[in-house]
Amino acid sequence: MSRYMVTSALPYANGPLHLGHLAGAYLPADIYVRYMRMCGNDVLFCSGTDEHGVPITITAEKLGITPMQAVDKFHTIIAGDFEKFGISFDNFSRTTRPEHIEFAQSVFLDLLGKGHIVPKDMKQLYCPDCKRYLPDRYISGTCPKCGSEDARGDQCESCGTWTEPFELIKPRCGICGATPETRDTRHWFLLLDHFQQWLEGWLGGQSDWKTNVLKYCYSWLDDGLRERAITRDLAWGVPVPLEEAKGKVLYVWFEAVLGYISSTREYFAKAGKGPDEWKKYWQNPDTRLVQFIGKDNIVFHCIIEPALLHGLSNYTLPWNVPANEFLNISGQKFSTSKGTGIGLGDYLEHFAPDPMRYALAVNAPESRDSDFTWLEYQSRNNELADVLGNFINRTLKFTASKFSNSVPVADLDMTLLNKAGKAAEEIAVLMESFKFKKAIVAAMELAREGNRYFDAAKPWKSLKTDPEQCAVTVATCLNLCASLAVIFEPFIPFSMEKTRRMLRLEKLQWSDAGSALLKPGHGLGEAEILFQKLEDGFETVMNKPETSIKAEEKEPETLEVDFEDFMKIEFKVGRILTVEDIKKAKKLYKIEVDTGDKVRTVVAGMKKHYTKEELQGRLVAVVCNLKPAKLCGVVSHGMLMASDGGSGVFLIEPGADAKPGDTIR
Ligand code: B3M
Ligand code: ZN
Repeated sequence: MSRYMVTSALPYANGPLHLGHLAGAYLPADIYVRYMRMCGNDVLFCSGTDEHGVPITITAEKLGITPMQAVDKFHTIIAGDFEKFGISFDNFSRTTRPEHIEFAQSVFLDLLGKGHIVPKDMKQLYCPDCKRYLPDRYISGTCPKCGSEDARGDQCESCGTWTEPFELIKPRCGICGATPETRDTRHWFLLLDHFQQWLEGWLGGQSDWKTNVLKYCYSWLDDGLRERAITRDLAWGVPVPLEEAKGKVLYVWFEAVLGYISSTREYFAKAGKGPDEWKKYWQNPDTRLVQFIGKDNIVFHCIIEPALLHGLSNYTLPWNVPANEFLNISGQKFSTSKGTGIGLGDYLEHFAPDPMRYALAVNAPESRDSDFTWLEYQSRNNELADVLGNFINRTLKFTASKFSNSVPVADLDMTLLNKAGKAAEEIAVLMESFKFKKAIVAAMELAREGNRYFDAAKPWKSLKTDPEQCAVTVATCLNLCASLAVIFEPFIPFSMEKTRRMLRLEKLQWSDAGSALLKPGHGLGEAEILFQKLEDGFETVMNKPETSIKAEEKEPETLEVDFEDFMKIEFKVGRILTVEDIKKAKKLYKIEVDTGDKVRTVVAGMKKHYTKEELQGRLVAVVCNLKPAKLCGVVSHGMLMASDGGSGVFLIEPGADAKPGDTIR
């Protein structure tokens, strides 16, 4: 048994997360953690939201709320989406917690005392128009390295260089475009060069890390590490704990990487364990610290964080940092700030978590960028249904109908179960070397093997010709189902929990795969369908405008409308002729309404409030001249008027003698 401390990058609480985040740092970590727990290791999985830094203030400004309101809002959304996707954190914290703030401040003071942090008087860019010091990200200019004119003061997105504001040629204020002026200020610097030699040696010993990660690190070391300012003139952040530094805060990256430790400390505090329990994970050379991140965070986890931890001395250093590349969507970048991509919450409104976990695991950006498409998702979903779901379902259905739903008394065909055991061993090696893509493909291969076995054995025939052989087949297939429930558990935990329920099995250990878990006579539960196949066009339910950050709803002002404007709206009496469901739309009906002049198609969100029969033939009030709009693939030419309040939703009903086409005034 080993002890593992596993972390996933702290997402900025500046917007809901999308599939790109999930595929990069959260799903792989969760797969790993679930596997490691099943192997009986001591595993702790901590993360939280990163709630400081300029990305937060930018979002809050956009939404017209305070930074604290913004992080409260997005922390809740992010934590909720993770939970629904089954990301099994032991603790998911927040960097605005006082305990984190105190811890970050104590680290700053510790490193200051050890001489790794020093103050320096420096010049900083100040925008005379905006009357503020400009954070690095708020400065634009020409990149000194590649010449791109859109480099920011912290990074050039064209060539990826970590820039410093003063290195930019022709700097501009990123907010108003004015030319900033230079002012004197004092900041504290982390002397990264103190750690160059140590880092070279330490990284030199990590030859089993991913090559893409090591390549990044070496390009940094080859450039030579330089001192970096770790304080900022900003109002939002962890205050620098020095009297002379009033109004200054710690640079977000300096404190965010400490968030893993403070999240662990919070976990033990909440559990009521001793105050030093967290040290078993963070101050212990035998603990394996595994940090899952996206490639854009490599420098912070492989250079800055180890430097801090080494500088503090006694801290556990990363054992591996299996950084992923990026997941794109149909060839484009996912981006919270640009509002592109598929939001986790939007997805979960329509679909179950497991098919996405499977699709993203098979298509993970492990060693190069990968691309998400709905077509690929559909084929992965259907693969789950056709291969794994089908094998489990046919086995259970057959057992229910022919063996009174209990495991037949028979010897097992160990050739098949040994294959399961061997697959579990091979998959274990892949899991432990962070090759989850290959691991899941091997797992699905075992399910395919099960189907081949079932097809070849033809139990529906042998039932009559050789009932003993039939019992062997069924008992063997049932035990393979149990092995599959072990092997697939880290990837699709919700469906495997369901499978265990159907098999009446408790939680399983990894080493259970390949063994005879189901004894003769063991009674089974009711078989349920695990996965629904998706037909073409299923994704149209998602085709509403992408979730972008919308301004928080303001108190409604009473808006007065001119009489002429009101009269432009064409209200008419209509009679509902037909009502149909719309494929994959949970709330909508497609309704044909006779409005006197013609029969129009209206898409209305009435499914939750009225049955089709209740609507058929009903007189309704219709807005006829609303601009046509496409909803779930159907064009709507009008709207049905209804009241909507705490009491429910009720259609407005014209008097019984009114006729279709009558004007409503
Ligand atoms: N919040 C950046 C990001 O979301 C940052 C990660 C912090 S990990 C300590 O990519
Ligand atoms: Zn400005």
